[in-house]
Amino acid sequence: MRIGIMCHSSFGGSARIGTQLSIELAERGHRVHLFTRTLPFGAWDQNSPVVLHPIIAEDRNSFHPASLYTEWALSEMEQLKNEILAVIATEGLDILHFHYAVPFAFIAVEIKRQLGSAAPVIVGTLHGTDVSNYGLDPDKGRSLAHTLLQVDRLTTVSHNYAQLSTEIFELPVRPQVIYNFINQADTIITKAFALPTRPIIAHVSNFRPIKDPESLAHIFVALCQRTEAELWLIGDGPEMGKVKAIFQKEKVEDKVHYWGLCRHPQLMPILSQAALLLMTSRWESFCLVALEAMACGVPVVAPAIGGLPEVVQHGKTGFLYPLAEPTMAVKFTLELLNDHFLRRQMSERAFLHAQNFETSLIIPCYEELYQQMLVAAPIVS
Ligand code: GMT
Repeated sequence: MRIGIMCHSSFGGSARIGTQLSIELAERGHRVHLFTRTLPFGAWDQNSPVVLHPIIAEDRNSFHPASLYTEWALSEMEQLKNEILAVIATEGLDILHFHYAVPFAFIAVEIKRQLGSAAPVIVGTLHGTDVSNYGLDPDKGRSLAHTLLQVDRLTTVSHNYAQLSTEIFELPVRPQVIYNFINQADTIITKAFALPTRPIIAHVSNFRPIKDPESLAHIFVALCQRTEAELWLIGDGPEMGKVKAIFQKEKVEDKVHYWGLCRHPQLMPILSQAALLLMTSRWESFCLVALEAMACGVPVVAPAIGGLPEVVQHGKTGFLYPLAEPTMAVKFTLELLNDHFLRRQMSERAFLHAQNFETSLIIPCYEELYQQMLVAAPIVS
């Protein structure tokens, strides 16, 4: 198939899923074009079979790579649209698939309007704040809902988000659930099932308010009175200053290590040294990093919100605590740190459970979906 994929180029999960899906599909023999604003975050393999189309070679506005830049200028949207139209004109596209609705749904639907029956099949995957932030904004939500109605098929990353997006956008058809995925082969070399010498609590995020990094800081301060564990912060973002101020005030800075931004595959050797991953997000449609941690055999302590209960098995591969009860996060973290047998058991179960989200199982779901759509609406090329 000839497939075009649009996604953000940032540190976030939707960018990673969009980019990795492109690579996986190209390695399976499809002709894949990846359309982004700038170069994807992290190293891009120049020998990749994916044809990459960043519209800006170097981002002079230098947005923080942890920020999810959605406020595209109209000229940027026009540029990306023209880049896609040029590919359609020269070699054709069967499928145009966007990851994250803003701004890509608008661009995709405009292409469909312009090309009519010659347009590729439009598939859209809703990832997180495109539903929970934009959907709830009275004006933006209405125009996005109207746009999503014109997309040929929507998918999302958990049953929880399928339900939420159906309600928020009043969708006539519930989006199909296709979970986030991981290639565990990337992590196996770093997995040893050995208990780390120092207990390390890892947290990975883009430090946006939705990740509630302040709660994380307070939970760690409470833990410091009961454990010698260190906190490894992997990532960066707008709330980092507040987090550092809390650690300074509470005099626990010497127990915190800042790794800065690093993503797959550099993330895995770091993550796999941790005793557990601690997340405090207010919302997560899925929580890709929870899956990445489990794939390294690292159990997860996280709030029981959004899609997290579909990823982390409470009491088996980690612990889920009620969002409003951070003291439960302290309790579960201590339980895992203090009970080595439990930790090892959960580590092994987490590692095995992550296999349910293997690329070899999930990528064919996208391929099948594309096939079905093409059979239903053959493309004029
Ligand atoms: O979590 C973020 O802030 C980044 C965001 C994104 O769109 O890149 O992640 C969302 O998409 C990921 C991939 O589907 C999911 O694993 C994350 O749970 C989701 N984030 C939120 O829902 C807050």
